Amino acid sequence: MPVDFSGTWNLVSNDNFEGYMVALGIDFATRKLAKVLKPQKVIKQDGDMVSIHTTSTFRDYMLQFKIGEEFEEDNKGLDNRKCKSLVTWDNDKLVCVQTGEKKNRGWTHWLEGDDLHLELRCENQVCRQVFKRA
Ligand code: VLZ
Repeated sequence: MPVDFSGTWNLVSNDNFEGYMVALGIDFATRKLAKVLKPQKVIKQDGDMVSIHTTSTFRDYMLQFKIGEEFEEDNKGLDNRKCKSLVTWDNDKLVCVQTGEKKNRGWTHWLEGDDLHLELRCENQVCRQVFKRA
C-alpha cells in the first residue's frame, strides 16, 4: 500500500465538472444543481479494501472495492449506467478504469502535499478536483 488516502476531505476546486457531466449525459437541471455542490469525500483504506463515500447536500455516492479486483459499478444517482470497474495502483496513484458504454471513462486519485487530487474522465472530457482535509 504505497499511499493512504484515508480521511475526510472537502472539495476546494472543481475544474470542468460541467464538461464531465455533459459527457455522461446528465440533464441540464441536474447539472445546474450539481455544479454548485461542494462534495465531501470520506475515504477508508484498509489494505486492499477501499471505500469512497462522496456526500453532498443533493446526492450521495458510495463506492466500495478491492484493489486489483474487477467489480460491477451501478453509478446510481450519477448517470445510472452500469460498468465494470477496476482499480489499480500506478505508482502512488490510484487509477480506476470504468469499462462500459462510455469511452475513456475512469478516474485517478493522488496526493500532492496535503491535498487530495481527483481527475474524472469521460470520453474527451477531464474534470480536475482538489480536496483539503476537513
Ligand atoms: O468519484 O466517481 O472518488 O466514486 C457527485 C455526487 C459524485 C453529487 C461524483 C452530484 C462521483 C451528482 C465522482 C449529480 C450528477 C466519482 C470516485 C472517486 C468514487
